[in-house]
Amino acid sequence: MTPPSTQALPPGQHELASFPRFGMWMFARYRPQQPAPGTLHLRGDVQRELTLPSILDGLPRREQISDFHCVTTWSRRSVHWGGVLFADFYRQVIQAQAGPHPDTRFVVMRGQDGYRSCLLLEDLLQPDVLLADQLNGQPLTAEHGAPLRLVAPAQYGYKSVKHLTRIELRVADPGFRPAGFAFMDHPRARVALEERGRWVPAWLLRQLYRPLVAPTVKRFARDWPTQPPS
Ligand SMILES: Nc1nc2c(c(=O)[nH]1)N[C@H]1C(S)=C(S)[C@@H](COP(=O)(O)O)O[C@H]1N2
Ligand SMILES: [Mo]
Repeated sequence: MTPPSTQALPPGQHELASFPRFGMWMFARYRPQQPAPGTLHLRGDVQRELTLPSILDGLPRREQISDFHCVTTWSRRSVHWGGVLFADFYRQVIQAQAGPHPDTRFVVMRGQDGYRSCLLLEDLLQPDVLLADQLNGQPLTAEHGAPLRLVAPAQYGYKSVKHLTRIELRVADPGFRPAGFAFMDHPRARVALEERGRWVPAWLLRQLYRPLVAPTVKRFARDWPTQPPS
């Protein structure tokens, strides 16, 4: 397992003392319907589309401690995840069973709540990108993305889709439309390069987003139903 981070935070980030439930406001009230392990649908430029009932079975398990950086400027250090490497899933399941196009470059991921993000396959194949079903040694809670979520620590948190249910592989740019405004979505969203969004400079996005952190944390805590909807 990788040791806890002792590095300085990336530019424009500040540390939070807890790991809040967070996201886009329109998804605040959502609670996942699918129990673990969840069904994953693989679609797009593949020879065979797949519907996978429990995708982590048979893959080598990984534990990882990594920092989590939200684009709105908060960071949570040393988050302990468990799951499988996306790269292992890609090679041992997708390549073995689905026959992806060899020129695949883009991957669109969707959550059960309708949230979505688009990543470069190249970024997903890095050795710290997980499909996680555990947090702090326990099964992943609904709050943090059960039954399964992406964890891409080098990318801002908005790429790490919770309640993951669909993966779409694309050779050509899929013309991805994010759940929010287009300026909020950078194609790579690398934290180290402060790729917060596009067209709007990072320093301005910091200032736009910072005042939203506290109200969003509050809202995501308040709108979280204690009972699943009947
Ligand atoms: N399904 C889904 N995934 C999502 C979001 C969301 O609203 N819905 N929000 C994203 C954002 S902006 C962040 S910062 C992280 C927050 O993850 P957390 O709730 O575990 O802190 O989830 C990301 N993945
Ligand atoms: Mo975020």
